[in-house]
Amino acid sequence: MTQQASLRVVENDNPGIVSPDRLAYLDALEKKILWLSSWMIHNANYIRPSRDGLKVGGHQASCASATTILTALYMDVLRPEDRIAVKPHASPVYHAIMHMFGRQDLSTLQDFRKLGGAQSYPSRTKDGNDVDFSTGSVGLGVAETLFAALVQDYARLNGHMGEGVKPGRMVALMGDAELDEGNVFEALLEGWKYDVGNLWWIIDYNRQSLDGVINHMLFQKIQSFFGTVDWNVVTLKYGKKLEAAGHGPAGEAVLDWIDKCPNDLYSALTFKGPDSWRDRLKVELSGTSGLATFLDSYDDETLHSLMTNLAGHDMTSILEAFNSVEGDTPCCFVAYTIKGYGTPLAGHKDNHAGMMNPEQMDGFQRMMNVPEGAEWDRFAGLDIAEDALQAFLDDVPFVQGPLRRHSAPTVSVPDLTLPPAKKASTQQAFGQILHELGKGDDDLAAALVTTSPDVTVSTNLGGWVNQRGLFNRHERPDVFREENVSSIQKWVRSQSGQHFELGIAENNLFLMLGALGLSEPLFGARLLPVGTLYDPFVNRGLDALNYACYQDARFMVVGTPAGVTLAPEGGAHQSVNTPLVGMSMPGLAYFEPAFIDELAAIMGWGFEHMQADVGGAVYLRLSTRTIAQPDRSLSPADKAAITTGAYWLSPPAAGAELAIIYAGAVAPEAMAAHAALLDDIPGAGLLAVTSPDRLHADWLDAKRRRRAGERAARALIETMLGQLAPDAVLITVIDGHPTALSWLGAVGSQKVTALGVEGFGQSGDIEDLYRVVGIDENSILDAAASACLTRLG
Ligand SMILES: Cc1ncc(C[n+]2csc(CCOP(=O)(O)OP(=O)(O)O)c2C)c(N)n1
Ligand SMILES: [Mg+2]
Repeated sequence: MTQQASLRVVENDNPGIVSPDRLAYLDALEKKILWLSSWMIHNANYIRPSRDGLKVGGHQASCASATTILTALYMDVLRPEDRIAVKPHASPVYHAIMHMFGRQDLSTLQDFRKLGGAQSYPSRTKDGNDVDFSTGSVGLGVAETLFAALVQDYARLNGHMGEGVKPGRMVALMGDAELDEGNVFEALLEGWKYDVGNLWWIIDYNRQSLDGVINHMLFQKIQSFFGTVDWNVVTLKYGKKLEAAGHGPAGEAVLDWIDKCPNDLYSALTFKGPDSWRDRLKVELSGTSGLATFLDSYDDETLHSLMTNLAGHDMTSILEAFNSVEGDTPCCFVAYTIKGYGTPLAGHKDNHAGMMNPEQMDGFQRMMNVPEGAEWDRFAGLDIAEDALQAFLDDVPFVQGPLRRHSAPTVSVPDLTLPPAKKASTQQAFGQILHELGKGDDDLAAALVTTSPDVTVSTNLGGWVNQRGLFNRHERPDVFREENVSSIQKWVRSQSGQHFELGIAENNLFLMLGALGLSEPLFGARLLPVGTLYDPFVNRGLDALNYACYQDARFMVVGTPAGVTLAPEGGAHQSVNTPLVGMSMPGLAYFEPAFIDELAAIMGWGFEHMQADVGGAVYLRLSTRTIAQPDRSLSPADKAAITTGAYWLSPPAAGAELAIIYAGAVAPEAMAAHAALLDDIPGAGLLAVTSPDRLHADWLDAKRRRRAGERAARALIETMLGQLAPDAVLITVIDGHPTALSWLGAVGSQKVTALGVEGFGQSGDIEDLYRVVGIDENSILDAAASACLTRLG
């Protein structure tokens, strides 16, 4: 796959060797950052009073492992337009750096892991402007940078970048154990297909994870894997001192010994410290010419410092490597490091959550030359004068220029109502709405970008894609079309296409939606991403969906078809728990419409919600079931009720004794049961729930407002159920887990019988399956009859 030099956006104005002067500053700052990150954790655990006796935690060894690399990046290499995901456990290093820049108050460091303080893992939403990607669930932040690189290209090539926003490099500083997460490899393959560029992954190769020490040959696998997907791999192994020693007496043999030394032995010797190396080398390299000269030229301390002089802790080696990258080919740096480097924790296999005890901290403080009482001082104990250091910091490229979080103008959303139809499915209508938008040229259509993991056509995105084409960094013809093979799909790939076709990896879908959904703050680009997948596979990508929402990414995800309603496809394709995912996921508004006019109102609201300051992502749970459509036109008030979550399809008489409440594709069964009941219970109501999630949130909100003194606050559902008798029977029904609606029994004093799907499905037709799982008309009537009997006592 060819890499396009013309797409190179990296301006490397500081290539190669670093001046000794600059190095002295960087070394001093690195020292301070190591100190502050260690002290921040120590303060939180040993000094700050604890109210609940819980361990506060923090990862001094993980921080120490990454301090040189992060100092090099932030203090020298990164430009304001570059974006970085910092491995979760290096969060204190990040906070220390921001504090050194004057971008984060000291109080946040002092309150590390306390309410309102610096977060345990970097958080976009809680830690402020300079966290580009939240991290925490290992592997996800890494992969997110890859998708962000694709999104940046999309925004750039489609003319969406905010005014004056420059493209930059997407960088991940990752732990080596993050490579155990399969999602990283899924992303790498997708990146290869798109010929992703401007991407750096820097592996903090300390060969330790949480529980133990990694196989020392892992780097070979890493190298070959990254090579397979056409990345450049740069191994940063020996620091400058070791490199130089390699040219001296016995040098080659010593380097060779380090190379072959198993990780656990190297770590153990590192932990044991200065007196561990000499005897070991004497035995293991006995007979090597020049060994005595080599050993004689070092005392124990300097020998220790030489033997642990790995490139990931050598500022010069790191800067040389980073600053000499050319072109936009993705680059993986394998930076050899020592977990806990520079602290008494260095190399110990149990050091992941280990912490310096107060005694060790005292010694460390002396070693770091930090005067007592000046622990929080930004410059105390360094060899360079404060004003010189401050001047250096003011001059760092990363902090030049305006704030790094951008905004973009909103696009207005037209009425999306479709022409009336007698029968339709929500999935089909979803495709039609996008298709219609695709034919036009309004701002909304220009901002839309769609994506799907190999289910574009089967989720009805085909019409839209035919109009707008597939995105690719390189123009690719539609070969079938050129060869006159007839197909209704026009799959032209171009830089102006508006659909990302993904392979079948739902993690990638949600990471892509996450990255697209951050296009405004990251690139000043107003994109409105819409992704589709088969609803059950929401669970396959669930952590990445959670991650996207955690970062407050804005997107619309469409799970379709959902539930047992896609009957013959069988249990492996029938979702059961997804309504609960939709309800319980913060930052995600879940809807389950039955009719296509509801869907149009919801999508219109959704595109606005995705752009609102206090907005969020949207999840539509749709169906391929074709059902008869009501003949009506919705008023603004109807639409408002639909987007708040419910409306009376058939209003109850005042004080009615029963209501049937349904969501989604089971509408025909609910309507039939309701009609059948009207003879016996003439005033019975039929409530359409279009969003169990929004309705529930509205109810909780009203209760909160009342508690806060707003006595007149009423939730929509409270008003609606208030129209029924206080002891009315409520029968709820949904093609999903019944708890999605059973909470309605807590709203007023009425009791609920909740029908839904509790087991895994199987193949069948709708009639059989609804009967088997108990959501057909008869099940509703049976439930109503027995609830009414109970009510009468
Ligand atoms: C998805 C996920 N699973 C488990 C964890 C718990 N965990 C935190 S760190 C860690 C090991 C990290 O090792 P590595 O990535 O090598 O980091 P470092 O050695 O630099 O601390 C694990 C298993 C997590 N944060 N995320
Ligand atoms: Mg590690």
